[in-house]
This record gives sequence, structure tokens and C-alpha cells, in this order.
Amino acid sequence: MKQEINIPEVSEGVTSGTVVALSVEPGDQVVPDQTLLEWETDKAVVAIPSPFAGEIKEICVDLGAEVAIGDVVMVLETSENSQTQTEEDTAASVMPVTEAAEEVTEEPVAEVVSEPLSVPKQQVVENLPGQGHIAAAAPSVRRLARELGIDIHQVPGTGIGGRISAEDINTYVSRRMRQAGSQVATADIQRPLPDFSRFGQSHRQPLSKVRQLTAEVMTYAWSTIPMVTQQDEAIIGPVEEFRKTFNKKAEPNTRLTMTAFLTKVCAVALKTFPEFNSTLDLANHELIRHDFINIGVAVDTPAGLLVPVIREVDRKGIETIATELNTLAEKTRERKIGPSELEGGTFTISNLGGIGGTSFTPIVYAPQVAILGVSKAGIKPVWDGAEFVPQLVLPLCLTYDHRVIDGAAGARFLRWICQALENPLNLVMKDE
Ligand code: CAO
Repeated sequence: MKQEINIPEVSEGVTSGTVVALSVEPGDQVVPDQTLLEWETDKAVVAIPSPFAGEIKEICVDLGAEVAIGDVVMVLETSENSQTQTEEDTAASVMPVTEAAEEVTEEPVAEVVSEPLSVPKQQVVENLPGQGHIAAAAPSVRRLARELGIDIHQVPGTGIGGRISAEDINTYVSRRMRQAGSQVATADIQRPLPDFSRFGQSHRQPLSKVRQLTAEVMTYAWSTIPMVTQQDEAIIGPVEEFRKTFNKKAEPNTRLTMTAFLTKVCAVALKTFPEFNSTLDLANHELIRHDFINIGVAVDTPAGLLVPVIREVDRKGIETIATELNTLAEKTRERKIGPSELEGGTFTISNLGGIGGTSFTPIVYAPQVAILGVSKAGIKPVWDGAEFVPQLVLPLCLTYDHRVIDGAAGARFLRWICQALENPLNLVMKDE
């Protein structure tokens, strides 16, 4: 039986992407879950698996093609048996996007608003605030608006009946930034480029989706968040000794890294200083305090910077965190990380110490309010009150959103982290 393979819904907000690898050819036999192609979205590269066993009959897309959720990418000849066995397990992954969207029940009132086509769009949207109407937008679009701190009722929708799309939100944000006379360039605004051919030869190369998204995220954060970077140092000789002894008996995947240790320390620090585990909602004049602690770890990959998230870190021991981090970092470098694994972070750690450097100023990853940068540990003379003693010192840099966090709180938070590294007993002094 012939079966069309569609691009499944992979994550909120992801609608299209580029085919960056074709892993099979016509005539190949495939098994369920075998990767058929790699699809680069603006969040990550996603491996699209085969929902069934069978033979590849046709490949409907070329390398580099732009395809959207629901598009047919391949045709597979399945045997009846293989389809019955795997249908249930894989239904979600091949579900057409329209069916999947209907299952989303969050904020249902927003979904049923449908203004008559004859009503001018602008009028529909701009009449909304204060009149008991609800903006017509999918939950993912409403969430995007919340995360960007904008009032969705102010966004003109360009869809049928004034329905608001993610693109409308982005257009609105760009327009507001221009209107505000911002001197800062957004990702799509730049001064005219000089004619480089006057100086020599240059070559243009397209930006990958990851690079485009990084540009957008960084520009948004840099131009909207007033940030301060606080620096401090921790003596980590004893922790490093413990780590090295532990690793003598560890399997490669359970190897305890400095980043895993820092992730646990930060989780306890975030519990102790909850304003660092929050999001500023300017539109509603509120601070959203998160009861969950999910820490993102910046991973350097050939495709660019990606930030997979370790969830509920406060409930996990360092060994579990280390194993999860090793797995996530490897998956990320191999471009096998799913978009859902890049979402939901409430704080970020960026460890550049394996490469080098004495300090840097990381950029807050909105809608989070703080990020910890880690530079390279090295031996330094430290005054112990009587003499200089050689100590292994780890430089740490904390960047925070100064609208939410005062300088004194920033200094206290970072000092707490340093003291926890120097005396890890601090981690277990309070109830979990
Ligand atoms: N100081 C000194 N040495 C360090 C260190 C530090 N801060 N951090 C790591 N190292 C050492 C480790 O001890 C390890 O040496 P050993 O093998 O002898 O133990 C070596 O560097 C490699 O560490 P690692 O990379 O395997 O493990 P990690 O957990 O420390 O780092 C990860 C994991 C994912 C954070 C890292 O691989 C990475 O990608 N870092 C780059 C992050 C990045 O790009 N940030 C920039 C974001 S902002 O532009």
C-alpha cells in the first residue's frame, strides 16, 4: 500500500524549514523511526523519521527545498502488517497540522473568534481592547506575544477576519522599534552596505536558519533589555579534585563535567533567589515567577549556538544532570536535537572555559532575566590573610536584566554561587 510521508508538526511556532539532508534514496528499505531526511527550521535541525517500514518509492523534494508542515516529502510502499503495527505509535508524528491544531485546547475562546470577512481588518483588531473582544490568534501566537511582552490586542492581524499570525507579531515589533526611533538595528534593518568590490573580492553565503534566529534573538535582547554584567571568582580546587576522582570510575556518558556541577549549583541558587527565575511581563506590569527551574546550556555546534534545556534541575542529582547534559550536548552537536528540547528554559549557563578567556559579557536570553557566563579556570595567587597561596580560580560573569534585578541582588546571587562552589555543603543546607 502506498503511503505519503508528510512533514509532521514538530513544535509550536515552527511552520516551515529547509531540507538539509536526504538520508534515503528510491528503492531503499526503511524501518520505523529510521531518519528519512533532515529539516532545518528556525529552531533546530529536526530528523524526520519514517512512520512505517517499507520501500521508498518516490522522493518528492530536493535538497535545499523549502517545505512546510503537512507537505508530502516522500512516498513509501508499506506492507499492510507494518502499517497496522506502527500506525498507533506514530499517528502523532504524521498527523496533518490541521488535526494537531484542533487538539490544542488552551485558551479556547481565542480560537472561536471569527470576524465576518466584510469587516475591515484594521477596525476589527484596533477595536478590541477594552471592549470585551478577544484577539483571534492561535495559542502559540498568543504565547509569542506574551514572551515578547506585547499586548496582542494592539497587533493588526492580516489573516481572515483579522486573525493574528506570528509574522504579524514580528512585523508589529519591528514597526514599534522603528517608531520608537530606536538607534539599534533590528535583524532586518541595516545601514546600506558599501561597495566591497572597490577593495577586493568578497563572497556571499546564505545565513543558516540557526544563524538567522540567533541574529533575531540577540538583537531583540540587546536592544530591549538594560543589562548589567557582574563578575566574581570562585576557588574550585576541591570541587575539581572531587570531579576528577569521580570521573576515574565514570562511563563516558556519566562523566561529571564542570558545567553539570554548575547547573546544580545554579538550580539551588535560583531556588534561594527566585527573582532570578522569572520573566518580566511589561504589558501587564507583572513579574512572572516560575515554580519550575529549567536550565539551558549553551552548546557550540558547527551550525551555530544552540541552547538545549535540562528540565526540573532542582529535583535532580548531579549524576543525573551530568548524564542528561552529556546526552543533550552530543545530540545538539549531531544536529539531532528536537525543538521541544530547546524550549522552556528559565535561566542559562554559557561555559566558554573549555576554550579559554578570562571574562566575557553574556547576553540575557529573553524572556529569561539572567545568564551565567563561565570563563577558563586557572591557577592564581590568592591572599589567605597571611600569604599568597596558589589556588584554582574559576571566573564567573553574571548578566542580568536590570529592570528586574538590582545590582546588590546580582552581587549577592553570584557570591552565593561562588560560596556554594567553594563549600558545596551549602547546596544541601535547605529542604528540597
Ligand atoms: N575552566 C577550565 N576548564 C574547563 C572549563 C572551565 N570553565 N570548562 C570546561 N573545562 C574543561 C573540562 O574540564 C574538560 O577537560 P577534561 O576533559 O580534562 O575534564 C574540557 O574543558 C572540555 O570540557 P567539555 O566541553 O567536555 O565539558 P563541559 O561540560 O565543561 O562543557 C559544553 C560542555 C556543552 C558547555 C561545551 O562543550 C560547549 O559547547 N561550550 C561552548 C558554549 C558556548 O559556545 N557559549 C557561548 C554562548 S554566548 O555566545
